[in-house]
Amino acid sequence: MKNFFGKRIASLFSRNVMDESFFEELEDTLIEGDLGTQITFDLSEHIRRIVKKQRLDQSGMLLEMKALLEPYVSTIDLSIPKQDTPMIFLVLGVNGVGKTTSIAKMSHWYQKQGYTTVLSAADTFRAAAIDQLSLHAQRLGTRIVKQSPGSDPGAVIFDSIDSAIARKEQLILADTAGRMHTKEHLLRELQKIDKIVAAKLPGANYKKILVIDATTGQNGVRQAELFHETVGLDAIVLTKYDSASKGGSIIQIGKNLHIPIAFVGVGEGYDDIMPFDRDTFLNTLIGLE
Ligand SMILES: Nc1nc2c(ncn2[C@@H]2O[C@H](COP(=O)(O)OP(=O)(O)O)[C@@H](O)[C@H]2O)c(=O)[nH]1
Ligand SMILES: [Mg+2]
Repeated sequence: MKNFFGKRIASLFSRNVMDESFFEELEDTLIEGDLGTQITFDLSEHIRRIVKKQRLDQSGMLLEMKALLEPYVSTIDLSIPKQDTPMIFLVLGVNGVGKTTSIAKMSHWYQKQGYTTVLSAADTFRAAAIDQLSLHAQRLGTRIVKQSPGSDPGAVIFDSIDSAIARKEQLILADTAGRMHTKEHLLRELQKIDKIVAAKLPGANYKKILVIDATTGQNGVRQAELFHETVGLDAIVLTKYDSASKGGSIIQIGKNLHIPIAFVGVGEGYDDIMPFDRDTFLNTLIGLE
């Protein structure tokens, strides 16, 4: 995967002289890459100590950076047991991050593996959101549970679970609103939905997944904090990790909140999703070939 940010990091380490201006540029680059001040400081200090001690080549230096970042990033395997009780993925996140698209991609991903899915249109706040999900369901040849715009999202999810149990469907992918009249209103609504799901399905069958847009940087960190505080998250889907995105925010989220990453979205097509791989992600992030 090509990544402009990674290339910049790698090219910095190809320099012969690691003087103060090198470290300034390294720190600027890490900040621009959304790694945050604390991780930037830790990395810079770590590299300073190494430079004093020994002379490593470019890939040696990059491997040192990678080793320091590794503990902050983890993955979670969201494979589904073959069983009669459905799994539900409650997909959360602010508007525009790629929730609905990721639901369609995940549905496609699991359908390809032979699972039956059902889409739950619990973003009832905007009529367009229901239409968008309906279109995906039609294209993917899967079932959708929906009600009219403005209806109670908790009721839509309730119906989705009941009907999926009755039909022995294996995975419910529930869309949620990313915006409401107020932030408090949205968070309260999500807590209500959370209670409904938790009362109907065992914890092992229920995953709360936050979608984070890789291009949003520091905002993504705040979103993760807010949603994690509100409902407690099990996993993250990182979207838009294509083009010029940096993705360093995911390191901050991992360091502060310890939320693992399940999938990465790399485009707008149904196949543009893959399970998160820590090694590949870190290599891309810091430009290690
Ligand atoms: N390039 C790219 N675009 C994406 C990706 N995921 C979603 N999008 C686009 O982001 C926009 C918002 O997506 P949508 O699923 O409607 O976001 P939602 O408001 O969170 O449901 C759409 O134009 C999507 O095509 C991705 O992984 N890569
Ligand atoms: Mg949506």
